[in-house]
Amino acid sequence: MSAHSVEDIKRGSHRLRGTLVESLADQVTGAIAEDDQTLIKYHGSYQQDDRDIREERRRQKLEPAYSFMIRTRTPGGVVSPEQWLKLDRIATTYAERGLRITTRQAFQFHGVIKRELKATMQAINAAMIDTVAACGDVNRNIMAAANPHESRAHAFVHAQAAALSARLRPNTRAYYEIWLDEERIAGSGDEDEPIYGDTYLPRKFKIGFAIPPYNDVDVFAQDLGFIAIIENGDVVGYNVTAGGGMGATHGDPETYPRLGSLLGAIAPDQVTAIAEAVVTTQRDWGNRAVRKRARLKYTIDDRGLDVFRREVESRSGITFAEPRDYRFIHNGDRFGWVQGENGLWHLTLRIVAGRIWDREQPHLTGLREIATHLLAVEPDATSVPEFRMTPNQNLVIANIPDGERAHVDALVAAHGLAIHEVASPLRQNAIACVALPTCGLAMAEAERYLPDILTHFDALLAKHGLSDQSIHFRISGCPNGCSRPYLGEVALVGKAPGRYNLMLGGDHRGQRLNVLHRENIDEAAILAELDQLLARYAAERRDDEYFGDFLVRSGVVVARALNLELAA
Ligand code: SRM
Ligand code: SF4
Repeated sequence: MSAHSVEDIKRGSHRLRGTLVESLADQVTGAIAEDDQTLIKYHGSYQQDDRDIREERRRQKLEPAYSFMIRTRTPGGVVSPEQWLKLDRIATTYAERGLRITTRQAFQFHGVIKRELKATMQAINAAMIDTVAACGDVNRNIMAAANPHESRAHAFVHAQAAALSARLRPNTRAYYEIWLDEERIAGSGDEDEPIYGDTYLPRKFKIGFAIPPYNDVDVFAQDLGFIAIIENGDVVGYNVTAGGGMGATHGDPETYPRLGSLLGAIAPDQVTAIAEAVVTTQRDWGNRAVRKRARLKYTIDDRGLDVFRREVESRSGITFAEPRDYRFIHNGDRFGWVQGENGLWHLTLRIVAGRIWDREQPHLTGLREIATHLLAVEPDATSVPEFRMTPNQNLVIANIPDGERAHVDALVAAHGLAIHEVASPLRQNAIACVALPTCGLAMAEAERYLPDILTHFDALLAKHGLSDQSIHFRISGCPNGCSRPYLGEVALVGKAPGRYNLMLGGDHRGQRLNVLHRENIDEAAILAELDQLLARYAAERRDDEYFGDFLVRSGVVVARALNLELAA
């Protein structure tokens, strides 16, 4: 670990440049200098090593098998067919594990070696996509409701998300100089960062836009959330939430997941001012001494919600209006075709744990063929075909004219992409974080274990006659919560290899946190516990009662103190 604190590294980095150029040129190692490992995150990349062979390489006295993960900044998760083809080419040329859709509607590439990092970044840029601020103590990829069914509202919300993403992007030219060979000019390393200042934010910062009744973006898990208020198909304002977050540390009560709190309502043209006020308040008030307590959720709990709200009002010059009523019905995706208000069609495909590669089935090839076909589709007057990643790691093929549906369906079927037609509701909704072998923080498997644990879980559901129940299941390899596990009706949070904390009692709408039910248990114990609970659920549930709601009503778990503003 670096001898320097993250705050020192940021301050001394000449606006995120550090010694990245020198690190990339050093051919002796596949790694980069320690402080640069912090800085490269702000450029959208992480140094990792293959944990499957870490021990073996240590025994052989070799350095770990270093490689880099790269994450895109794709607000609302939208890319064109042309961009898809370029990203596909990058995945097959430079990366090892295909294209990975993240829980924040971005792409990740894994396994890019240092020698090819710059070429990969350039190729991403050539697809008109960048990776600036995809990681690091800055505003991250902004999420927006994925399924463009209510076409007008979606287009509007997506445009706001994209504009805000551009507004909150750091000003530094470091990315262009390091990766794209832009010439250094006077002032390089000293760019004005009016929003971030010299040390950027105390910690990562996340924003999401939801369109009720769907909460696919899990708006209450965001540092800052915008819940669209829609009248006659138009967005007339937003309810604003602040202070959501998932990350926690095992055994440390000072850290915890938290649902965002409602601040009040605003008009659509007040989004930027409110976001800037929230971000700069967190910049100035966030805890820079203790990184584990540096997220906005702790700032709000430490200072008090009313004090925080007043500060945001004073910085923005906007007084929040009374929150408006809203209702979410669920936080998953709607699979298959839906027709938008604009008459075009949208197909949501299930992508297991967001990983698209040609393994059991030729999924990467299939989507390449679909993208190639869509390039040739005559554009509609209102919208062109596009790919939209969902916050649940799935994929929407959007804006398809009626006459093209059959062809898309044929390509979907030919490449085994119609998982949503055969998978159980449990499988369709499950989310897994990446975890092993790439994530340096993983304590247990998640993505790789998902298919197996779901097979066991499905068998239990069948045993109790519950196969058609849609239970929201999420698994994370550690308590950082990248799959937003604390919102699952059933969730596993990794503790050690093969051992998990079993969390129970979230709802279907992303409005209730689950609770720790059993700590540090193995697969046999997890399944025994679920078997017993599902037996009770089958016997005692009320009509249409979701599993998470049943667990709370029947007292199996005591719901965490609900944020009362949200409970209504
Ligand atoms: Fe995450 C760190 C993967 C969404 C909370 N996350 C990491 C790292 C970079 C590990 C690391 O720091 O070394 C993981 C890289 C794994 C790999 O090999 O690819 C990682 N996080 C992911 C992704 C790819 C999970 C996925 O399976 O899709 C998601 C990428 C999102 C994106 O496109 O930007 C991802 N991470 C999340 C979410 C969900 C969300 O944002 O809606 C959370 C919980 C929400 C939150 O932030 O509170 C999340 N990730 C964390 C944390 C805990 C933060 C905290 O407050 O304590 C860490 C660890 C950290 O920051 O120190 C972390
Ligand atoms: Fe890694 Fe933990 Fe995030 Fe999973 S939850 S990707 S194990 S940091």
